[in-house]
Amino acid sequence: VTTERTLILVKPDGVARGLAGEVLRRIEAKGYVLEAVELRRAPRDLLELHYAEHANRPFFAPLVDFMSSGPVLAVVASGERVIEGFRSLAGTTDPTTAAPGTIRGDLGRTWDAPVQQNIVHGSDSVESAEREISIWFPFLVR
Ligand code: DAT
Ligand code: MG
Repeated sequence: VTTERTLILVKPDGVARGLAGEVLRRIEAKGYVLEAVELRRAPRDLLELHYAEHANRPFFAPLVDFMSSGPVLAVVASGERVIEGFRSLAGTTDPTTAAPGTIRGDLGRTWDAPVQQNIVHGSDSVESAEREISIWFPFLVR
């Protein structure tokens, strides 16, 4: 058994639409363990670190603007292969075509909103998970 940790965010659109509880419910229903949960407004400098891999992409500034536009629910969850498992629960990046049964596929988005409003973030590797956890929850660094 490879127990991993991942950093999950319910983005401002998800919190504003009242979907934070539904996302937590799906995480817990799958059997993952909640290690930390915190509702907070993220400052731009934290978000720029979080999304550093996208710093040169054209959607970087709008993404940081959006992510700082309202509170996010930051979550650390643990479990066997939780990094890949949560990405699977979340569905593909664009909710328009994300598979039914997934968070993005089931809960969609506001249709005239950009793709960045896709309800959740989930780390994509062990390295990113530990890097992102150190940004959001420094007290959880091992
Ligand atoms: P994911 O969140 O599925 O890991 P990502 O890491 O490639 O996707 O991108 C981070 C976020 O940036 C994503 O959740 C939504 C936004 N984004 C990605 N590609 C985009 C694009 N082509 N145009 C606008 N926003 C985009
Ligand atoms: Mg990503």
